[in-house]
This record gives sequence, C-alpha cells and structure tokens, in this order.
Amino acid sequence: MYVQDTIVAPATAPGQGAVAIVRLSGPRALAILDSLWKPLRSGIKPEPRKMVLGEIIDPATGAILDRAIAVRMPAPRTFTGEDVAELHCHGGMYLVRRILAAAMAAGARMAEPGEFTRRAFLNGRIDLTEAEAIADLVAARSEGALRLALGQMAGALSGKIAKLRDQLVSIRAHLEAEIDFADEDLDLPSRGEIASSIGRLADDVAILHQSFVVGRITREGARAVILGKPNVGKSSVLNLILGVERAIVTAVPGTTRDVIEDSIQLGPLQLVLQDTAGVRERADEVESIGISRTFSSLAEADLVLAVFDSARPLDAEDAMVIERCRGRSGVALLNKRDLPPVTSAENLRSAGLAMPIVPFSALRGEGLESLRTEIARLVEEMAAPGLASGVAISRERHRASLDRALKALSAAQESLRSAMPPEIVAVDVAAAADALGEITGEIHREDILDAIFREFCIGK
Ligand SMILES: Nc1nc2c(ncn2[C@@H]2O[C@H](COP(=O)(O)OP(=O)(O)OP(=O)(O)O)[C@@H](O)[C@H]2O)c(=O)[nH]1
Ligand SMILES: [Mg+2]
Repeated sequence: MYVQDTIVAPATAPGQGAVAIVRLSGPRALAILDSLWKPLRSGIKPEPRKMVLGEIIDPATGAILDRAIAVRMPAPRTFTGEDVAELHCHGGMYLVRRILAAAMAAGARMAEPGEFTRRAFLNGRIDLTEAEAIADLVAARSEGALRLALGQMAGALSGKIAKLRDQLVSIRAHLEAEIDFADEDLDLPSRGEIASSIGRLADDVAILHQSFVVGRITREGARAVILGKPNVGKSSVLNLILGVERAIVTAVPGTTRDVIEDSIQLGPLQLVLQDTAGVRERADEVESIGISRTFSSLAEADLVLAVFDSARPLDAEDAMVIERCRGRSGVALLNKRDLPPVTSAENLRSAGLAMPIVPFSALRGEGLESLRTEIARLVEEMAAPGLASGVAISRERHRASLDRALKALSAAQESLRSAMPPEIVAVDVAAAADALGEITGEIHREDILDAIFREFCIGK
C-alpha cells in the first residue's frame, strides 16, 4: 500500500566520508527542510534545483548541527515524483544520525529499503525493470554487469516487452473483431495468419526466455566448478588462478572437503570459481557429504574445469569425472606436466572426454595463460548475445513471467489448431499479455513489489 507520508534516509553509505546526503521525499519534504535548514544569506528564497549553502539547526534546541548544502526539488519532475529535498552535509556518522533524528522529530519517517525507488515506480516515473536496473547498477562488479544495468535502466528490456505486448494487443483486437462482427463481411486476418503471428511472437518470447543465462552470467558472473578425483591438484589450480593461497593444498588425498568459492575479474565479466572435494568411490562420512556438494555445485555451474593427473594412469575415478563432463561446456587440465608423463590428451579423448584440453602445471604456473584465454572465450561465447544487444533478462522473476507467457501462447496455438471459437483464443492471448505486463510492472502485486524492493538498500 502506498502511504503518502514523508520519508527520510541517508542516501550515502554508512561510515565516515567527505560528504553524506540525507534525502527527504513526500508532501512535507520541503516544509521539513525549511524547519531544519536556513540559508547562510538570510532572507533569500532558495531556488528549486539549485545547491544553496546554509546551516542545519536542531529545531528542538536551536543548536547548529552543521554547515550544509540544501537542494529543493518540487514535484512532479523528481526521482520519486514527489517533493524531494536533499541535504549535503559532512559525512560523519553521528552527525547524520542527529540530522535524521531532527527530520523525524519534524514529522518525517525513516524510509524502508528501496522505498524511494518504490515510490518512483508507483508514481509512474520508472517501470519495474528500470527499478531493478538501479539495484543492478549499484551492485555491478564488472563492465558487462554495468552495461547490462545501464541498458535496462534506459528502457532496453521494457522497450522489448512493450513491443511484444503491443503485438499481442493487436492480435487480441483482431480476435475480438471476429467475435463482434461475425456476421459482417470484414477484411480480418485469417485463422492461419493469426496462428503464424502468434508463432512468431512465441519465438521472440522464447529467445528472450533463453537470454536468462546470458543475463545471469553478465550480472552475477559465470560459475566455474573445478572438478576431479582427489589429489590431482584442484586446490592448487584454484590458488594459481586467484593468485592467492585460498584453499589448503596438501599431498594427502581428500584434503578439500567443502566447496570453496572466490571470484576474479575476467575481461568484461566476473568469474566465480568453486574448488570442490575430490570425486571418489569410497569415502568417509565427511568426504561423502563433500562429494555430494561437489555434484550440487556442478549442477549449477556454467563451466567445468576438469583436472586430471598426467603423471598417473587414468582410473575408474577419472572415468566418473569424464562421465560428469559429458555434454558440459568447459576446459580439461592435464595437470602435473612437470612430472614424467603417463597420461596424454589422446588417452583422455579415447576415454570419452570432449572438452578442449590444456597441458598444465599448477606447481610451475605453466598453462595458466592458455587456460585464461580458453575460459574467457567460453564465457564470452555464452554472454555474447546479451553484451552485444544490451537486452537480456537477468532475474528469476522475469523468467517465470516469460514461462507463463509461453504456456499461454502455446495454449492459444492449440485452440487455433482445434478450431476453437475466437473467445477461447482471446483469453489465452490476454493471459500472455498479462504475463509480459508483470515484468514491467504494468500488472503488479504487493507481495512481488515487497520482494523486489527488499533487496535495495535504505535510502535508495
Ligand atoms: N608436481 C606437481 N605437483 C602438484 C601440481 N599441482 C598440485 N600438485 C601437488 O599435488 C598434491 C595435491 O594438490 P591439491 O591441490 O591439494 O589437490 P586437490 O585435487 O585439491 O586434492 P583434494 O583436495 O584432496 O581432492 C599436493 O602435494 C600438490 O603440491 C603440479 O602441477 N605438479
Ligand atoms: Mg583440494
């Protein structure tokens, strides 16, 4: 529910800094500002959207709290669509708390996380994908994530969705004309034409649906899991790629027992690496739990880095690893090449491994450049469509709505095939349009908004 009161929150991160910004939004924002802050040159009437130097005064005691700049932004052309006021004060933690307390004493309420952005959405200043893009922009940790968030903030995804929705609306209008003017001789598209329009639309929706992987990789980074039997050098490989001793390395097989995760920057994207417990047939209780975690990581990974020991013959445990690599994207490392060779790339190939194979020595750091190049190539291949077009869905919420849209469209196609009356087809077409409308928030529910804005920080 949208309560039209006045909210206040620090807009800058907590902690000490040169400047902190306290933001107010709501019908009393400007009045509350006037009660706390006075321009240094008395008698002037500060102009809207101009920074003016003044003093913050605690209304309760009359004590000066800070010398600070104030900006008044009257509705409606503001971020939230309401009256907004900002105080740019010195960035002291105690000072900011005092200013917030004074604003609250003057009638403001502390904002919930994301409440400014939620108001911007509810007042029609931005749609839901644009609101989500703001959170993504703040959280971006790579060039790719930044680009995708900026594109989405500028309306790239909403534009795409709007186009698809418009097409659905026009198909529905044709179906309804068929219902309303059944007896008249109108030049309406035939059933076949409607069916092929729906087919094309479903293809476009499916492409957007598939962009989820690209969007997630661009936003959160690609997940690579390091897989192999015990003692082949998985943890050594992790440490080498990261450039820090992140995981424990010992000569004892079964050293790593839990999933160890860390991330690095890889070109325009982030790579999240997971070192895992070695895959083996017989293991004690702790190790067995570790191995089952290895398999869950594997299930969610985008890439597999399979490690093999070139100084030992392939065995049944290596065969288990090769089996798990079937159909997966990734790179195989033939590690320990500094030792006399026993297993070759050909041996791995004839055992059924289909991935590119990089000769490697974690001990000497040999092969690292080839590995980086190979991983970067694979990740960019996966993320390329999103990076190029700037349009990709990146959230489970988007994917769920597109799923519903696809189901509704295939129901519509089915109804057309079985020569159902136009009313029946129109219901499914409307359901598909509604599902798309959920993505941009034209159709929304309170609990969905709560879930989205909970992720935001206070003051955003
Ligand atoms: N000679 C040589 N030894 C290596 C190389 N890479 C790792 N080792 C050694 O192999 C042993 C096992 O290395 P780890 O990195 O702990 O292997 P792991 O696969 O993580 O082992 P678990 O965690 O037990 O599954 C250690 O003694 C490493 O020093 C390499 O390239 N050459
Ligand atoms: Mg290990």
